[in-house]
Amino acid sequence: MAQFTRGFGSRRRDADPDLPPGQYLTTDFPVLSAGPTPRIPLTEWSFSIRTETGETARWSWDEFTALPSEEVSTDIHCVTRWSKLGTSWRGVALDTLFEDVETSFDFVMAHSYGGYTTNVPLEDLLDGKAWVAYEFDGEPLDPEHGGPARLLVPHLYFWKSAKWVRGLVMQQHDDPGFWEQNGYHLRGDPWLEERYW
Ligand SMILES: Nc1nc2c(c(=O)[nH]1)N[C@H]1C(S)=C(S)[C@@H](COP(=O)(O)O)O[C@H]1N2
Ligand SMILES: [Mo]
Repeated sequence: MAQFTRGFGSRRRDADPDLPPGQYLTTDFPVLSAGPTPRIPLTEWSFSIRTETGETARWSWDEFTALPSEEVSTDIHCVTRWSKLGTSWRGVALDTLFEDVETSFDFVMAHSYGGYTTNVPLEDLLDGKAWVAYEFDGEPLDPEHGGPARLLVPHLYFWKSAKWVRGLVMQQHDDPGFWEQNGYHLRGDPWLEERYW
């Protein structure tokens, strides 16, 4: 197995109980994007949830940021093995967004501006486990990190936290998204090291 390199601001603390297996700690915030950073003017931005009936709930930026939001302090874990502990976000809980959504489907495909997709079971998004986040460290979310808004599903590997998210589509089956089609695990629990399949 490869040795880890100590980068600037990085250190290993194997004994840290907050560090999932095979991960190292970093204090900086790496940017990982499969393509260029899309720029979405807030006047054109929207977030939607579409169900199996075709019914679509949609929020403009003003409507979205008027929803009750939560401060979230959480650890994040990238499948490329960096973890960052105690990150600070503000976002709208998926529980809030799903309040008036009726669906019998159990799976979600998240779609991003720019074309990225990732699949997540609905139960991994509800009960206080996921947000659509639009602030980081008290500032508007940096475009490189997914601004105006990104999915935040911190209990799964960070590739599930779709940057520039524009909507969720309910799915009957857990069809693979972008990285999942390329060999990443369908679910991606860092504590179970569900990296690839
Ligand atoms: N739209 C989009 N979302 C994405 C990605 C991407 O390439 N495009 N990369 C994923 C991966 S692999 C990781 S590790 C995190 C990186 O988020 P960061 O750049 O804010 O660190 O975003 C995830 N969300
Ligand atoms: Mo990643």
